[in-house]
Formats: sequence, C-alpha cells, structure tokens
Amino acid sequence: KTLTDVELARQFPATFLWGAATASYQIEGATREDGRSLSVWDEFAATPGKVAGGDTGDIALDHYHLMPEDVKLMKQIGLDAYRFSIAWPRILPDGRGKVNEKGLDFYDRLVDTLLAHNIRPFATLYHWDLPLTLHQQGGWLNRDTAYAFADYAEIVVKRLGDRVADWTTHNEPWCAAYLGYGIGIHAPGLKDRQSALVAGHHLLLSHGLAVPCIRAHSGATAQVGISLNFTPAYPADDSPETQRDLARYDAFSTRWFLDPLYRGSYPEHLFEALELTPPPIQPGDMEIIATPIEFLGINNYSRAVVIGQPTPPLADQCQMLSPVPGACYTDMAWEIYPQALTDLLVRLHHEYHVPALYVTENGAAFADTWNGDDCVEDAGRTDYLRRYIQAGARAIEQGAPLRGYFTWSLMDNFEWAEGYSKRFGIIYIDYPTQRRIIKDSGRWYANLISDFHAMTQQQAE
Ligand code: GBH
Repeated sequence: KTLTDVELARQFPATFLWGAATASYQIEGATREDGRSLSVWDEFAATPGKVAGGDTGDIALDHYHLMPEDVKLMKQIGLDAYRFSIAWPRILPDGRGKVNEKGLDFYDRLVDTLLAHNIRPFATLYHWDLPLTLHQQGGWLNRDTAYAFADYAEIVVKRLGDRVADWTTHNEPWCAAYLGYGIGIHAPGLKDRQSALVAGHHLLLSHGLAVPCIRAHSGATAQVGISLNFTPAYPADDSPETQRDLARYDAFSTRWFLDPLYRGSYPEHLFEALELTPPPIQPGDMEIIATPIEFLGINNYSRAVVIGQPTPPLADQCQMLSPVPGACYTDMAWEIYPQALTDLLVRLHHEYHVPALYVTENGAAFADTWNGDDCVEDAGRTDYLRRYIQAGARAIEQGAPLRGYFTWSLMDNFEWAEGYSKRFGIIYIDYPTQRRIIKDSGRWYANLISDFHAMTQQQAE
C-alpha cells in the first residue's frame, strides 16, 4: 500500500539523514584548471568509441565554478547531508608527492559553504578518477597504488578533517575493478578478467591502509566507511541449477568485496567459479582489509534474476531473465524492484552484522525534457524514489540499522560510458546554458524532508 508523504516521513527515526550524492568527474568540469592533472577518465573519454556521443567531463556541469549556486539549491531542497567525491588529480597531480594547494582549496570552500548552510558533508576519496600518472605506473594492478592512496587520504583528511567527520574511502570498487580492468567498459578500459581480481585486491588493500590514516587525522568523531554496489540476485525458478548459478553469481557480484571487508576472506570457490587464479595476497593483507569500519554505504538501483544452465557458467556469465515479464524499467533498462533494497539491508544486518548502513546511492534515469519554464515533470522518478524510500523504512522495521539515504543524483551529470544521455538528477541541467531547474521529484523530495523535520520538531517539543 502507498503511504502518504507524512506517513512515509514518520517511518524514519529522528536522527535519520536525508541527502543527495554526486561525484567529482561527473559534475566538476574544469579538468585543466588550477593545477589539476588528467585522470584515467579524461583519457578514456577522449578515446573515440568509448563514451556515447563522444561526451567528456571537460565542462560537465561546471560545478567547479558554480559550486556556491549548487549548494544554494541543496539548501532549497532542504538536504541534511551532501555526498561528494574528491578528485585525486586535483590534490596530487602526480598521484603522489607534491601537493597542489589550489585543489585542496576548492574542497575547502565547498566544505565551508556546506557548513554555512548547515549541510553535513560526506566525502568520498575515490570515485574512479585515478591520476593518469599512476595509471602509467600500472594503476590498480600495481600494489604501490594502494600505498599512494593511503598517503593521498592522509593529505586530504589533514586539511578537511577538522570539519568533515564522515569519510568514504572508495565508491564501488567492484566497478573500478571489473568494469575498468575486466571488461573495459569503464576507464582504464582493460579487458582482462584476471587483472580485475588483481585490481580488486589492491583497491581493497588501499581501503584498509587508508582507514587508520583517516582516523589519525580527523576529529574525534570520524566515521569511516566504504560504498559498494549491490544488484541483489533472485532465482527465476526453483530448479537446483538455478540455485547453484545464483550462488555463483552472488559470490561474484555481491560477496567479492563484501566478504573480505566483513569476514576477512574472499568467498570460498569464487576464483574457481570464475576459472581464475587468486590475486597476489600477501601475509597480513586480509587483516588490513577487514579493519573494522563505522558504516557500509549501499548503492542500489535494481536487481538481477538468474536462470540456471545445464552446465555451470562462469560466475560472471550467468544467464539472466530480462526483461522480467510485467516488470517496469528505467531508462538504463534496470528493473524497478524496491523489495530488493529491503531484502539487501536485512541480509547485511543478519548475515554480516553491519553496525550502520547508509543508502549512499539510489535513483533512476528517465528521459526528462524541459520546455523552458521553471519546472520539469518527472512523475516516474518521484514514484521510484517514494517506493525505494518506503523499502528502506521496511528494512528499519525489520531491524536494519539504516541511518540515512542519499539519492543519486543531486543533478543530471556525466553518466560514465553513457555520457550526458542519461539523466539521474532531481535537478535538471540544461547543458548549453548550465541552467539548473529543480524537477518535480526534487520538489517532492523537499516536501518529504520538510514533513520529516516538522515531525521531529514536534517530537522534540
Ligand atoms: C553508480 O554506478 C555510480 O557510483 C555512479 O557514479 C553512477 O552515475 C550511478 O551509479 C548510475 O549508474 O548491468 O543490469 O546487471 C552503478 C553501477 C549499476 C554497476 C548496476 C552494476 C549492474 C546492473 N552499477 N550494474 S546490470
């Protein structure tokens, strides 16, 4: 049953945080300004055939210059928190060594502007824009990159840690490893499945190495986490083949990164199921990776439906049912299935005992159009958000420690290999003029947040 917005707001505890998320390369532009060096995504996007329409992040939404206006929009929507990422090549043009103060200055201004508007900053240290110089030294295939990342984390936290309490090391290392090194649809565009395992291990190691650096240089309240992408898998039927393939797919898509972080080991049989050899794990690595963290970030958009095969397929090549008869899809052809978010949060609570969870990304791409006035109708997105937020409430009811929700995304942006063709924002961007228009879904979200605050205010009185 659908709740009214006030009823929906009432499902959440008073301390719940409502936010929106973005990432540096997807919004900032100004890729050659103030000492920023290039990242693997600058090079990838400049390579013909890699990104739809030949789009690049060169200008993007020009957030680097329009940041104050964008923070005002966040305030207008009433966000409690804003999740953004920091571009490593702005801070360390060579990936390590000499610090570029102007790069740090930008995030310093962003954080101060957020705090002046009473918006809590959630900073992500890595959302895929690896400095090109590090890539030329092997990138995530080189173990040294993990140590360079910990040094970079320390530099950033030393500068912002007096004002930023909430830190995420990585965004979706699964994507960085598998899409970037395994199948090459993301930067740096390598197509070698074995390399994906190596990159994945070094990404995990870099996370574990960075955690104590962040704590050491941040205020006493530092909350450190990581964001993983989850596409929960369901069986298409109840055959034993389907059960078997489902378990293989789950190990690859969900547990590859989750198990090392929370159980200190890779899923049993993962490497056999991929027909690959284990990555180079040195003594002590798994302990470093499993260093306790304060929260887990959940990025969830959709689900997968697995159909078993007569002979077991490679774990990353399981057969999916698509389209699911009767199901609804977004513009990314991702199925809308809010129950998967409830199931996932409850599973992480029961099976992994994660002490705190945030939804760090959830949202929908739709082909929005703007006809020149001050509104954009996107009823499909509002409906999507309402249903997924309600799914979050159901997980809380079942005991999941969900502390906040960040929608993806604050604004339409550079959707990686899809370029600007896919719009995820609750704010519309008219790219030729850089005009921002709050969509109907953004107005709806603003109302939900204000209903929520009216309720908590009342409870306090
Ligand atoms: C996130 O990636 C990113 O963090 C963010 O930057 C991006 O803009 C946003 O989501 C929207 O894409 O291929 O049907 O099996 C999400 C990437 C999406 C990767 C789901 C795995 C599996 C769906 N993930 N995808 S499917």
